[in-house]
Amino acid sequence: MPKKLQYFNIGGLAEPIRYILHYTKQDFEDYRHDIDTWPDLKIKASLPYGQFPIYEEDGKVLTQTLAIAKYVSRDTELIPDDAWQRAVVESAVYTVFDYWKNVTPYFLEKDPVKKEELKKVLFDETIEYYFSRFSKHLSENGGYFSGKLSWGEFVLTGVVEASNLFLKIELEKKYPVVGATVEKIRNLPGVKEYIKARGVYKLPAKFDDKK
Ligand SMILES: N[C@@H](CCC(=O)N[C@@H](CS)C(=O)NCC(=O)O)C(=O)O
Repeated sequence: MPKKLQYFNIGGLAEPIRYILHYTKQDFEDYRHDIDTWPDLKIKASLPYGQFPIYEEDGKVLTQTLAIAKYVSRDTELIPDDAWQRAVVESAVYTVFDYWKNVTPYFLEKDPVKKEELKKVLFDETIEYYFSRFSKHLSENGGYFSGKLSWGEFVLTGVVEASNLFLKIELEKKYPVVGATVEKIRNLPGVKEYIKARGVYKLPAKFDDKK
């Protein structure tokens, strides 16, 4: 049975998984639900935890971005051989997600006053806190979390791209070390061709408070 990844018609949390699948040359169905018409309550109720991404293989379903990204990286060089380095990569991706958990409450907030409060903390403190540390970690390890290419840099790249889209910023400009890693991932064989074919993502109208 073919592999299938289900998410929305944006990059978001699915993009690092898509990048890994393309880089490692795995065939999969890239099924995209329309984010503008979400939630489809029937589909939502059918999902194990009501959210995407989900990954299906041989009639089994896996949830959680990090579990899926690690699973699809198995048996490739994207998982370090050394147990300590494997743990370092996992520590890094959990930290990238700690950062991301500060971003979603901001772009999901509807109340303009609360949104402004969240924005201030996010833009004035949280981004600098995490990205100065990601920059240090990467620059001390040759632009990677564990000294060589791993699934961790794919996760970072997806979260940087999602941040840029949803926050209307360019993290790479302020954090060039992170930017260099992101560029490396975006230019990997398989990833580069996929990005060219899929084009540029637009911020979904429902998340654009200027509209
Ligand atoms: N911890 C989960 C979070 C999943 C998540 O937040 N999914 C969002 C999209 S990024 C979603 O499905 N939102 C639609 C909904 O909750 O109805 C993961 O990493 O996969």
